[in-house]
Amino acid sequence: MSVPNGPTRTQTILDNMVGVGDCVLLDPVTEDAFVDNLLLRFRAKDVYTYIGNVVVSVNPYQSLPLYGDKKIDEYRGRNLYELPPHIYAISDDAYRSMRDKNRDQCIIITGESGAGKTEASKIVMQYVAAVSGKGKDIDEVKEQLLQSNPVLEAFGNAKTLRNDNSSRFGKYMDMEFDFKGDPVGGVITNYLLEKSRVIDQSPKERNFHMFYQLLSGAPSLLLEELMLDRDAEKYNFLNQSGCINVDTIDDKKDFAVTQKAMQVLGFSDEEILGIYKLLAAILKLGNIQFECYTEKSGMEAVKILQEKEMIEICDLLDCEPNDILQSLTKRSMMGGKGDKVVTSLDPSHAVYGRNAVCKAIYARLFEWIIKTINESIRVKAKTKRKVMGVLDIYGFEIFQNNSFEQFIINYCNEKLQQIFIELTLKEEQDEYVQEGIEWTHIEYFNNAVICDLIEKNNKGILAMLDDECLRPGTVTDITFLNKLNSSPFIANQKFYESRTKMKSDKSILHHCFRVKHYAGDVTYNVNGFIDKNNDLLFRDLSQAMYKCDHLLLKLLFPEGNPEQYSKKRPPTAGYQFKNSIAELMKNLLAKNPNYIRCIKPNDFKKPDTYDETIIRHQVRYLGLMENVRVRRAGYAFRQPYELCLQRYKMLCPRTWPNWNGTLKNGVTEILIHNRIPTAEFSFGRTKIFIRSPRTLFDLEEWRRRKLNDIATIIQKTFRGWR
Ligand code: AD9
Ligand code: MG
Repeated sequence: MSVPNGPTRTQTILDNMVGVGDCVLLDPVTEDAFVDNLLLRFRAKDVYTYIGNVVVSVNPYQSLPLYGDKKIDEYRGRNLYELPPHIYAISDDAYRSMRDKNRDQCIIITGESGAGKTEASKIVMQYVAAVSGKGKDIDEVKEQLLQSNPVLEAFGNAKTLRNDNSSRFGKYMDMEFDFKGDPVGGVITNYLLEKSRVIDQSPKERNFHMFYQLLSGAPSLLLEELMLDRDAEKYNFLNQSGCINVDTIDDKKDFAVTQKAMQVLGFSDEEILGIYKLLAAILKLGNIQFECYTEKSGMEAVKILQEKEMIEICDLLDCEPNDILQSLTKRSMMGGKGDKVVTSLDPSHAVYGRNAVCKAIYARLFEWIIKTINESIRVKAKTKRKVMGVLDIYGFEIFQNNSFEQFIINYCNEKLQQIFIELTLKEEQDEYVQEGIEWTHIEYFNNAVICDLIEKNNKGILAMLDDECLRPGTVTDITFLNKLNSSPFIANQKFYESRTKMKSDKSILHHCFRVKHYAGDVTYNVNGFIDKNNDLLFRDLSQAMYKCDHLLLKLLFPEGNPEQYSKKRPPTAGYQFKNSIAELMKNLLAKNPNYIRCIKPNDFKKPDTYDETIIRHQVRYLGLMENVRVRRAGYAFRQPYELCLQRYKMLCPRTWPNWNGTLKNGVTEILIHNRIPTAEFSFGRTKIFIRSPRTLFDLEEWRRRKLNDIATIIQKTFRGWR
């Protein structure tokens, strides 16, 4: 393409880049070329690559000199393709588009577990905080928004086999700005925490970071007050998985960071101590064991073996020992005549109840922490706001043993892939058709069928699970699996298979079903599905929690208030999750989306290690090649004629300062005058479509120069007047 004013800076940077910075420029457009290009760039420590305006990020697993104030200054206010690909560039683009064009934005970060989503979300937030306004109040807001991260990570992240800092909850954070683009606050929405981790972890995984932080980092006096031993090995909820210390984690240092962040967010000392007491009580409850004995009456009952620990728990929770003791060992039910019938639990039911209450305390505490953070960062003034949302959820995961939690996590990823497909592959192609642009359809795999398989009303797997949970009679995980297998809607789908795992002697090991997800086949063990979906707590336990004088704990169990007793069944976990995800999708679709697609280079969390098979698999299932093809065959840029004319009319003497013809003809005049080759653009019904980003940036660069010239002329004229 000819450039009237000589090569631009954009061109020089793009030409000096290792590999191609934008995969749209790949030649040939093949998967091999794509993967080779990522590798070439990864080796040169260029971990970001574009597909049009989508950023592909390969996790470097090492700290690279790509971030910080100097880099931020480089990217501030620059156009997307002017500098090498970077998350900063897409953040800047989204931020300016929100501020100057009044379009609410969202940054959707996807990729499997360990691919770098959480790190990317923090890089986006730090960038936006750095380039938006300054001042005492504004800085305070920024500090609070940023400090929410360490707190949420301490309580909501854990070491898994896939990632030493794995998010075990989904997070969507809206950062809100005033008309000038200064941050004024935010709102965090969280999605289902994997609370089963509180009581049990797979081998070589850990419980939530906060437990280890507390034990390593709390001053001795505090530990004494909490009656805790510094040695994590002493606690059953921490010592069963064979992993306490992690090379990449400094729990002691992290404790100080979390504590400081809680203070910045306005948690009072009393509240913080209240939180620690709940954590201590959970650890101690985990050590409680039950034993059968025969009462004088001859009835079988259970008793608690660790009396000292029990008294300490009561101290921590500020309650009558008898209340907790009763709730852990007995169960009361209303008899037919409205009288209360009390029965003894057996040890296994007692353990079940103990575990359920520990999970409930932790999950509700987590919710309360987010609610409290939201109160701190809430926008106080009632002014009109602009919004930039950042979505960082738990990534797609496959383990040896996959349960309800993985099912929920993978369903969520399936929905996000669906949004990506809808907006980048489907909608883009639909738009060409609507605008009358000549277009050959590009095939892609649409995972809508898998989403349906899971979520379809009255028919999908979640609906079947709810049906089974609500059905009277004997309901088990196996009856649930049978229901799936006998449902024509489910069993006949090619993305579903019943998969019972056998032992070598052919007896059944696990009852399972398999879903062929967009990102891979996952076999789910149905064990625990009914229970986790029901998510019920014995009423005696919630009442005992409510009776405690620990104020926060009381607040967490409102249903334990006998006056608020309700016979209504709370909604199931699956039902709530499905609704909150539907709400999230609606919210994302209402905003202008920006994508960061994270890729994991190897399974060993190692730097400079690039496993081609793993990368190729991700490139394939993320639909990145289809993304390149649509983008390449298509047009990088489109704009209604009117806006295009307004923006570039100074580039042509016939359209400047005013154009009296039709909008389309005006735009044509500009393009022809600037010698843009005709292959570079197409005329739609209402919009002009421009093929390559370079053309757009040339136009932008010439416009910038022209505006400078005009400004200089005006200045000279003014000087002449003086
Ligand atoms: V999960 O779905 O929550 O299990 P994420 O969030 O995708 O996962 P995360 O951001 O936590 O992964 O990244 C995993 C680890 O990779 C981090 O703890 C870092 O050690 C490493 N990482 C990720 N991104 C970067 C980066 N840009 N620079 C350096 C990185 N290291
Ligand atoms: Mg994460």
